[in-house]
Amino acid sequence: MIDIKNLDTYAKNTWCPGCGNFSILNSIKSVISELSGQIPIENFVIVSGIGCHAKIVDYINVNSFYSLHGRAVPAAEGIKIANPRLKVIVFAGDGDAYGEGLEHLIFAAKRNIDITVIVHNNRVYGLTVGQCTPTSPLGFKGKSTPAGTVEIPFNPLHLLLSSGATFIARGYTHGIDLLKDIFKQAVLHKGFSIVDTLQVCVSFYNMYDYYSKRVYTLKDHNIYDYQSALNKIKEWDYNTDSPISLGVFYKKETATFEENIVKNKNDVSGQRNISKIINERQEIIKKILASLT
Ligand SMILES: Cc1ncc(C[n+]2csc(CCOP(=O)(O)OP(=O)(O)O)c2C)c(N)n1
Ligand code: SF4
Ligand SMILES: [Mg+2]
Repeated sequence: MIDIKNLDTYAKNTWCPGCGNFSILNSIKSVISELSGQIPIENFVIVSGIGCHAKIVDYINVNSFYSLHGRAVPAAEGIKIANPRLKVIVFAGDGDAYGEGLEHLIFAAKRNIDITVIVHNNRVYGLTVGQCTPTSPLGFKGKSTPAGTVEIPFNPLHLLLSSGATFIARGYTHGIDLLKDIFKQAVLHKGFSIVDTLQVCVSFYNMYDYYSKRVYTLKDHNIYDYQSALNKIKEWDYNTDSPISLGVFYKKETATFEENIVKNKNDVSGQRNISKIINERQEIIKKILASLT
């Protein structure tokens, strides 16, 4: 098992003091350290998009790939398909994953590729200093919407449940034990896992008081029941006031994209064998017919 201290890097951390990204960093380092007892450390690959969240790849001493804004998911999918033994974890921003990269996220969920996506959902473009994102609430005042946005946010977890994601959870950057537990379950899940992490951006959208009054941990919830998951996911719409549940909403065990590719390949080679047999038989029939004339 790798000591968590060995996951530190020499890179200077440039996040604002008090940023929720620190909790995500510490939680995932702790999970990687713990899991390195069963998964070789060289098999972990972390991938990020572009944004404040993305700097996380500079702060963890494992294999990493810093991709483009909105393109962390397809980069991760390529890595996973090239070597399915790798444990691929994506760190994406809400602008990154739910805005410019949304179609990639939906298709990764649809095909159930075995990667984990951790969304640092601060509900703002942090790095570019405060514009609205797909999960900013109606009326959000930012650099691009000084009079307040007139758009209603979407609920990313509702969208991902409909898209076929087989592990769906929500975390919060205040409450590190729960966050660690959720990350660990997500990383160990076989298939596409997503953790929408409510991450406080102290500089451009400090929701600490708002969240802290409303969050609660899911209890007595059947994660294998689609309808219960849907009901819980819809409880808070990322816009209006209601309790905000944290924890795992949904889990389904089914074949992954990589497994289906291998199965399909075998089936195709099986079909080739059948074609060979058919050809051989046709040759025999031709010979018999020729001998009769
Ligand atoms: C293809 C592309 N489009 C847009 C940008 C500009 N850009 C860089 S970071 C960013 C917003 C990041 O917001 P988010 O993904 O929410 O991450 P955060 O900074 O909040 O962690 C944008 C629009 C870019 N670098 N590349
Ligand atoms: S701008 Fe916000 S998200 Fe970015 S480092 Fe600062 S507090 Fe964190
Ligand atoms: Mg953001």
